[in-house]
Parts: sequence; C-alpha cells; structure tokens
Amino acid sequence: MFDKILIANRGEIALRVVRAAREMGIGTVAVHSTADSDAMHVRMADESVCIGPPPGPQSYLSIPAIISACEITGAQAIHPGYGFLSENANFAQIIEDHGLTFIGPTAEHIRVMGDKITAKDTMKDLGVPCVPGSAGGVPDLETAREIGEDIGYPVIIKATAGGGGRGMKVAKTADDMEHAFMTARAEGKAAFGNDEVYIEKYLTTPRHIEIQVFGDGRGKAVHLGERDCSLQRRHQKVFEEAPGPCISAGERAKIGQVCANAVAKINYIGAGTIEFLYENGEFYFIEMNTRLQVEHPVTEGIFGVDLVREQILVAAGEPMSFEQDDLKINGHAIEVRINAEKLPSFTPCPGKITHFHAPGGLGVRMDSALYDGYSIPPYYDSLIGKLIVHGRDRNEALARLDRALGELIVDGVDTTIPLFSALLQEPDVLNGTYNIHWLEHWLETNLGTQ
Ligand code: MV4
Repeated sequence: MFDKILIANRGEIALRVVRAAREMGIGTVAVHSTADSDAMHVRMADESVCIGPPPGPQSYLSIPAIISACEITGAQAIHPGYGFLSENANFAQIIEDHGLTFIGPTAEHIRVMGDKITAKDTMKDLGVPCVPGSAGGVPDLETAREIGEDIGYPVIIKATAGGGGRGMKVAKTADDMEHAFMTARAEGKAAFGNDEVYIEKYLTTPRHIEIQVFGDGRGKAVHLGERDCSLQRRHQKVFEEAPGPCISAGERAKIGQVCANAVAKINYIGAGTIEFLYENGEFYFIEMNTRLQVEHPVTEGIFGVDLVREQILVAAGEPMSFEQDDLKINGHAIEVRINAEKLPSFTPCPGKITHFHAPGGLGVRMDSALYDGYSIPPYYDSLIGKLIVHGRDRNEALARLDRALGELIVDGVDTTIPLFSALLQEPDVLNGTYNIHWLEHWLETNLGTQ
C-alpha cells in the first residue's frame, strides 16, 4: 500500500480523498493555486504544495507542476478527483512514465472512452445496448442524409470529441440535416480541434440513467446499480438519486450485469460510469466516464461502501473489498448540488461566507470545503457543497432532504439552496416522474430562467 498520495484537485472532492486516505493510514499531499492558500483542502491534508497562479492551466491543469510536487514530497500516487486532469490520458501516461501510480484507469481506457465513437464501438462489441445510428464517423453530408433516411428523423449529430453538450445538434427533419451536420462539425473543430461527427436516432423524452461499475484490472468487475441524474440544467446535474425511481430490480440486475461483464472483459481498473438514456423500458448507451463522479455519494449511501477507498486499494494492486453478491441495496439516497449561484439566472456568485452551518443527524452527509469566513474565489466552478441524504425508502429520503435543507445555512453569497426547497413541493419530483427536459421547463415556467 502507498505511504503517501497526492491529490490533484481542490474543494470538496479533495477533502473526500483526504478522508479516505486518512482512514487507510495513508499520508496526503494537497496541491493548490495561490488563490487557494486558505482553502480547506490545504488545511486538512498532511502537507501542501503551491503549484502556481489561479488560472487552471497554470496550476491544477499543469502536469509538470503536479509531477514536481509529487517528487518534492515523495508521494507515490496521484488521485485526480473529477474535472481538471481526471480524464486526461496524457496525464495518466506521464504519471506512469515517472514511476508513479495514477489512481484511476489506464491511459488507454481513458483514451478509448474519451472519443465517443471509439467508446460506442467498444461498448457495442462488448454487448452493451447502444442508440441506433451510424457505424462510426460520418464523413460527409451525403452520407449523413443517407443515414437520416435509414434510421428516420429526428436524429442527433454529435461531435466525437464532444462533451458537456457542445458539438451536438438535432435535425428534426431532412431539411435540418445540412445545417445540423455543418454546425456540429464546426463546433467540434472549434471546441476540441476534431471535426469528426456521428449520428444517432434522437430520443425525445429519455431519462439519464448511469450505471456505476468497478473493476480490479485483472478481469473482475462488479456493478453498483444506477443513479438517475435526469434533473439537470444545461448539462449540469443538480439533483441525483439512487436507486432510479423507475428502474426495477430485474432491469437493474440485467443492465448491471451487462455493464460489469463489459468492463471485466477489458480488464478495466477502478471506478467507471456507463451513461445511458432510458426510454420506454430500454437502455441506450451514450458515453462512459472513466473517473469518480460528483454524485458517487448516492451510490455509497445505498451500498454502504467507500468508493475512494476501493480506488486506492486497486491502484495499489490489492483486491477490491467486495464481490457482486456482497452488494445489496439498502434504502434510497439523494444528492443535491449546492452552487454559489444567483437564481433565477444561475450566475456564479463568488464571495465571502459570513456564516456556514452544515446540517446533521441520521442519514445526512454534507460534503463541502466551506467554513466560516472562507472566501469563494472567482476562478473555479461554483459547486460549494453536496448535501446527501439517505433513508429507508425514497419518501424518507425526501423528507430528510427537506429537513436537512432547513438546517443548512450558507450566508454571504447566493446559492441554489432555495431551488431545492421549491422542487420538493413538486409532485413530479415527489413521484420521480421526470425526464432530462423536466427541470429546464420547470425553471422557465416558475422562475423565468432562460
Ligand atoms: C442524446 C439525447 C437524445 N438522443 N442522444 C447530452 C449530452 C451528452 N451527454 C448526450 N446528450 C444527449 N444525447 C440521443 N441519441 C439527448 C441528450 C441530452 C441529455 C442527455 C443526458 C442528460 C441531459 C441531457 C439534456 C439534453 C440532451
């Protein structure tokens, strides 16, 4: 096992990794920008290294600065958290080339899943159900039109390098194809330097269901059920839950086994998430994320496992601590993302926290790097905390969420907290009858959000 690991991240996820490492008796090194000298992750880690000025590329995204921090402190492994360098295959490769360990999948798996076309090809070959569409990339407009006729409109054109909803265009009819194809290509080229696109049947009202998988890198893998992450705005999730309110035990076992078998077959190591659209009782693969996700705590809540501990174990060459048969769902968990943002526009709202009080009690978990007097810097994303509740069933979790939101105090900046209290009044949220478009429609109708 490692003696010391470095955490190449900030905020609540850096604390999350420190906590797992500390329980395992592993020392921790925080890295930070000059804007984060007073950040909680720096205070909580055993050691810290300043790696540069606030803009990402000069600190949290600087591979040389992070490798140097490892060498200075003698850290043997790097946990990337989420965002920043977590899905950068080059980073994973360079870490290995320096005789260090990347706490995550291999550079090759990151690369394959980072390109949506190779990801889909791979998953299709592994028996994972995919959205009907083009076989690989679509080279020109003429081919795009043929595929449109073949699979039927509406279709969606996606940039293979896309992410966060960029480089994605819907063609409702054949008349839209030229414009949609050209703009998806241009956006892919402009945003990612890659103009390759592929085409899928457009699903109009799906839910976003993702399966958590975990592999030991030696041909063994398990699934930890699904999360429903349909409540989102502009591809930013705001409310996530597990298990999915619309997924039966039979469906879970079936798609879960397909996913676990798929990643076992490629010797996948560590945590992964296989994203699906779910419509009319069918799962359609869209993407795989090769990192620990923001919403992993809802899965931890219902399975009672520490996913970061498991990531560290397998990265150190040890077996994971559970098998599929050990994994039984207990109750229901919900996470809400607390962002420093002003409603109804969701404009980022950095500034000084004059008072912070975290809720507590049975079934309540608050993952946050806030403290009284902390100043949220303007350089990073606006997530300032995650409130995760667990109950014996969904209704108990919902009641507990309402109760915990009432205890939570974040003064000094605007936050998304009032949104969640309002959502808990909505029958569709209480009943779990929502899809990927529900929240944006609700925000427009009720808050006038654009
Ligand atoms: C789709 C789709 C409908 N049909 N693919 C959005 C970002 C990327 N992760 C995939 N996305 C979608 N792909 C087909 N064939 C609808 C979306 C989509 C979406 C997916 C998940 C969560 C929220 C979403 C919001 C808008 C569109």
